[in-house]
Amino acid sequence: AILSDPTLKACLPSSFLYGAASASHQIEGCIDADGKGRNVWDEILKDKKGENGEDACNSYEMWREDVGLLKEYGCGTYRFSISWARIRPQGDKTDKVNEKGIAYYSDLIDALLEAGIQPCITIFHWDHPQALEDRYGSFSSPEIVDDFVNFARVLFERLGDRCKYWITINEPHIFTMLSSMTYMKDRWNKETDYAKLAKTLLLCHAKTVDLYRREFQPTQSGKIGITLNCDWAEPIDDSPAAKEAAQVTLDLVMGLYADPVYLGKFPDSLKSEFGEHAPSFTGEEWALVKGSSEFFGLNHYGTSYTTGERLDRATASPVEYAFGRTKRVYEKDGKLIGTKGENGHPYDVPWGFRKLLRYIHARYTGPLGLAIYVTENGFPVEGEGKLSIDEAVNDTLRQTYYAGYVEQLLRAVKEDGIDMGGYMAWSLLDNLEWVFGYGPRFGITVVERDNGFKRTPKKSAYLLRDVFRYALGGK
Ligand code: GBH
Repeated sequence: AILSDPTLKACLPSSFLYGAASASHQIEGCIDADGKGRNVWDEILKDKKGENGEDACNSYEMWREDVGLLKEYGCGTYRFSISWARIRPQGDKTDKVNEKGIAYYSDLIDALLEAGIQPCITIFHWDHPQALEDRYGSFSSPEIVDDFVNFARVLFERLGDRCKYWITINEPHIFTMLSSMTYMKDRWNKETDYAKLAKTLLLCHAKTVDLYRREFQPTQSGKIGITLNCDWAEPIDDSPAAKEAAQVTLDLVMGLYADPVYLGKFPDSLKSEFGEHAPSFTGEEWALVKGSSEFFGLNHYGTSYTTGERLDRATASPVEYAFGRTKRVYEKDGKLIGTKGENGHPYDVPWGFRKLLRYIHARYTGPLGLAIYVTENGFPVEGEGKLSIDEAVNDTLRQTYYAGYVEQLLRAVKEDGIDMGGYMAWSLLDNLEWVFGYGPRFGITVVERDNGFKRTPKKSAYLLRDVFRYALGGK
């Protein structure tokens, strides 16, 4: 539908960045190599042999092959993250910089630039040093802000001359949710901790941006911002309750972070959701938080319906709390909302993506004149891990997913006039899906972990290459 539509040919500006994304702990392996400290995920998954980050995709050793794949796929950018514990093994600002950790990322950046690929660095994609957890409870304490900003400083100093796209934090919402399920489980207070951690994470983000703007941007002239996750929430019917629940879901997942960063306020619904525990900032903090993102980084996967039913405070789980205790379903009039992914959730819903882009454009980026960068989008084909390599390569459901979502992105540009700055597929490689191990496969490349981590491109990788080449007007 894209390649046969002449109106979509060359519809993207040449500055548009097409690429793929990954994250350090999900791909690197070699968790004790070259002076790396332990991170919280080394600890969380330590007893899950074969389903943890010990070897992952071995990208710490095989990164040159990853660069080769990106080149093969026609990528103009590669979004990757930095392992904090490789750079500062103990995490804190007085800890010595581990030169071997710096060298790993520095070499990767040089190879990317050599291949004509722009690095896009995520400063924090969830793998902070265990030492900070042991010392003061990591993100439970405001003490982490200083250590976070100082970690970022090292990256700007050492890598900033060559990196023009910085993302401070990946998905604070999912990060707090995972924290509540893992290393913070025993001390998690579902009534107070979402707001408390949101505040700390926003300050880590805003103070990092402030540092970059004051000391590095004038000479390095990169862009810096945050990446938020949001799946679309569609009211199942016209009832006021279903509509309100959809809004509360968007507010709790995205607005909790996006409203402060882009609008300089918290969403109205937070008062009723959090009551006396609603987050607040001082005037000085607001001055740092408001306007602290130069683009809208969006990770998007799927869509659910909200019924309007609210789950009880007492019985709602921490995860349900994270979505405003709204009940979400995937079926309407006996019909599934979209094709099922690995964990049984149906979510291939291109129209939901389009509605979300319009919502973000209307509420945040349009009025501010900013661009949306899709920094993750992808689909875990159900049961793909049990297929032969040939079968996994022939990933028709993922190809359908990408074709549908990319078409909506192009139409959002062409028909809705939405400023889109880039699109990065999740993920370059089949990798470690956190607490879910290696079951879910999000990659556009197969990785045979039992066969020397051999990489084999899936067909979706070439579909993406071809549609973006067409939309960028190339041959
Ligand atoms: C992102 O999390 C993370 O940034 C990334 O590290 C992670 O690997 C990626 O997404 C994939 O999950 O078929 O119903 O299971 C976002 C949270 C939760 C979004 C699982 C995708 C899969 C839909 N992700 N969800 S389903």
